[in-house]
Amino acid sequence: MAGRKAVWIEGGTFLMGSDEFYPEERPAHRVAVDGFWMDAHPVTAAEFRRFVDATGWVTVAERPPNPADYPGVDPSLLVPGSLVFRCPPHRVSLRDHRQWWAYVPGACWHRPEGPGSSLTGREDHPVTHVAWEDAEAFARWGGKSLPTEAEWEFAARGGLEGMRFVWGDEFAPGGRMLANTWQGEFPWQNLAADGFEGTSPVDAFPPNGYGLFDMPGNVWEWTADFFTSHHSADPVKACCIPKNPRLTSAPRKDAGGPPGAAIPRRVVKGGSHLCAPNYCLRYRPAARQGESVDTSACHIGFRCIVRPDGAAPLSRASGTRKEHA
Ligand SMILES: [Ca+2]
Ligand SMILES: [Ca+2]
Ligand SMILES: [Cu+2]
Repeated sequence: MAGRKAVWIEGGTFLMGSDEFYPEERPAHRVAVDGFWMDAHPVTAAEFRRFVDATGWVTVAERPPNPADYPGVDPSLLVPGSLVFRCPPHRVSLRDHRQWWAYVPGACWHRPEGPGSSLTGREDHPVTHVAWEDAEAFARWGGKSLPTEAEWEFAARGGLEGMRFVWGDEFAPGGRMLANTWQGEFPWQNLAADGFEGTSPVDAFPPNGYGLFDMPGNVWEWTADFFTSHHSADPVKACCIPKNPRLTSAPRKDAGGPPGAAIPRRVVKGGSHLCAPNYCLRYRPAARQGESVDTSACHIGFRCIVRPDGAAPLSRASGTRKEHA
């Protein structure tokens, strides 16, 4: 991993979002971003270890949840842990994610499958089991920031305009897999035609047009923005294209509703090794999901950026921890 730190991303105006896939990506619209430096790959487990060694940071997944934050939840269930994917032995209903997600006590960034597991052989894989707060703390420690969604998507597109994937419109040109995704029928049949059942080394696949590795697939990546259920349409006048848009407070209409809905959600980008066409075709630059800020899981990581002088750091949000069903 030596010698590949950050890549200068010259800003520009681009077509953000897509009208082709899921509703939250619509509508495709024009956005402008200024230039910034971006980590060439997601933060690795080894890099995160250096941060923890230097700062003593305890990640959200390692902290006991405060019962006051989880009214109605049996306190005996409020133990430190994280979400681990477990491949069911047979076809299951795609409506019930408990068939493949397990809240595993003791699972965390250095014990990715829980007690007894370790990072051995995976130091150069992306760190996982990090909540938004952990990613933000790592970024600050290094004098960096988390990218906005617009910055992330502009960089992911690598100079290609309006393409489905970061390398073009075809998923596997010439039969070659260009990202770590899921082949086979999710969640029970992991064919691993791309060579990896779980996460992969951050340089296992070719970089995009800007020299950025692993933007699509491998792990979802936290961004600074709060989640909205769709994009805003283009302004009527070309003069008014949004520049460096960022959403720094949680939209009201996303609050309320089922358990966990009151916890703010931030945008994650790029899809993961668990994304499959039959369930979640999200290893694309336009793809986005809202993730509760207290969530950590085996398929979510992050990377950092550095804006040139004068760019204000993004605001901090306080989140509480939710119950993982
Ligand atoms: Ca794979
Ligand atoms: Ca990624
Ligand atoms: Cu997915």
